[in-house]
Amino acid sequence: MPLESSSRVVQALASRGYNAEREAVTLIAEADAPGVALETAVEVAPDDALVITTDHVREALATEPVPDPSALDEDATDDRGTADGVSASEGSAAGDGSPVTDGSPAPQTPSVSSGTESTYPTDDGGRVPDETGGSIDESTTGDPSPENSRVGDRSPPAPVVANDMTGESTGTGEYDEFVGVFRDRYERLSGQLRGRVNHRPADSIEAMGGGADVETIGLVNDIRSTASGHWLIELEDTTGTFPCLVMKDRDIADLVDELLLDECIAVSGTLADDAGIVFVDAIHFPDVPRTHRPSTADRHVQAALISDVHVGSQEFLADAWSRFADWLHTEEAERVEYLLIAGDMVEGVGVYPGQDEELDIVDIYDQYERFSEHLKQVPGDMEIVMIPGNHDAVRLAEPQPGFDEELREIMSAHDPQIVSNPAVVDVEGVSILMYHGVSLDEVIAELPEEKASYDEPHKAMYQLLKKRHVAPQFGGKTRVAPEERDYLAIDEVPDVFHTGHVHKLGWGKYHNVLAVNSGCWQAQTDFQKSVNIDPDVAHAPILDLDTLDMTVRKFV
Ligand code: D5M
Ligand code: FE
Ligand code: ZN
Repeated sequence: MPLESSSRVVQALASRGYNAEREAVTLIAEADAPGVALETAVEVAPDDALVITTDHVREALATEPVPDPSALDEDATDDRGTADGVSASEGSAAGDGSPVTDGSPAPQTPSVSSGTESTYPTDDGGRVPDETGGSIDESTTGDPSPENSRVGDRSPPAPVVANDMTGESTGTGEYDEFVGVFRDRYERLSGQLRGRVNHRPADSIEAMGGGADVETIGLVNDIRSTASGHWLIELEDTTGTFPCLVMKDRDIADLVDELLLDECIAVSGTLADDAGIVFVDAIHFPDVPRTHRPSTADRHVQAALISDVHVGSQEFLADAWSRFADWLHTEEAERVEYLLIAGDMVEGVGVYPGQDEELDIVDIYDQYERFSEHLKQVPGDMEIVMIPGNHDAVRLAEPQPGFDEELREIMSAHDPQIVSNPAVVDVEGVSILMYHGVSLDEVIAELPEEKASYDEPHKAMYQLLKKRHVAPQFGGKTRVAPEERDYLAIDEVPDVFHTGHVHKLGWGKYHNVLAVNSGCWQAQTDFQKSVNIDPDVAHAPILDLDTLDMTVRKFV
């Protein structure tokens, strides 16, 4: 059987361990004898080549064919069934953001379509036209105009990563180091509040005398309700602690619901007559200024933002992944030059009780080998950035360094940038904060439903932006490793905040920062069923870097 489509070429090359540039794939697929062209391209590529390039194929096409390519053609159809079609097809933009069915190839299950959903929910959950002025018209990404028909010479500049602590870890877990990292957190987050309040150190407040106006900045050390239902918040700075009282009938009492232990806030209020407590009039968060104006790319280029691939799990959706990878090879996706993966590449081992029974691959290194095979299906000329998650083979405590040499070697074919969790990635001028998202569980557990929920994970992300810290609460589910500095503080306001972990899709804008939680590529596990997690699977949020418009592609 001839190799008749790009997806089969990709599959055939991946099964031989090669990644391929997109134009190389197109040239092979369009050759008179694709099987021969493929085999010859593999022959002409140097022994140590990881990627089949356009040059290899051109050379192959100019060369006499090698004999008998039939075996490879057989391989190429292995496991793929009807995979020569790309199932994710173009859909029109749906103004209400709902999934679109558009006459594309029949979906595999009745409940899903291969269309798209698009547009932003705003802060209040409504749907509005994009604030940055770019239109959200899915059809533009499929425009087959001559200018757009350029296929395969993606050579995007590598993203520049800031805040990567891989190889920089100094912590040994000593008590002093925890003191140090909290001091750093306080210095940096209080710095963001100092312009707005006139900070009085905790140890000097009492001396101000009863009735004085006071403003102070501290980490939340304790939150208690009093016998009469008011809130007592203890704030701590580098000099000591001071109690602050929020009366239950004040508007600001609602804000107490949003507080997490160890986050940095400021309060303004009045000192009680005995100067022993502050009656709070206002609570201030470090927050993102409403005036924040995001930067954008100066050309039309896109990034796919995904996470939680979970290769090695029986529920990993290999077919959906292949449809996604195949789509990336199509002309419609030619502007998608970046792939950002926000953690949980593999399922890992020993992550939750009973996980063994749901593993498809029991050895974690074998899981990465398989993950690497799936990554090879992605066009070789895309830039990939990945951070670890809690299922990956690095320490659990955050910040998590990027993968070690052994894992990098396994994943080297695509030469991904492997950085720490969290990391700040500059993609063509757009600053993207990537964080796996373990603290989202905590934010969702602690805050009222309307402020953070699994159904609207982006709202939990807004809270992290407001607190300017990706994992404010210490000592809960999110484990924090002490380092010389608090890598988890959000120093610079990002343009885009990308997380995963909760396996739910959600996106929206908070003070002009686009928050995206990217769903997963793993169907519901028995464990997730037992804890009532209903995942959003096989979605790929596609971000226009020049407008910060977003479209979600489904590959279910
Ligand atoms: O996380 C996927 C989702 O499952 C995320 O929201 C956390 C949730 N999860 C994971 N472990 C537990 C436990 N033990 N109890 C409750 N919920 C949990 P992932 O990182 O992919 O496992
Ligand atoms: Fe996950
Ligand atoms: Zn996770």
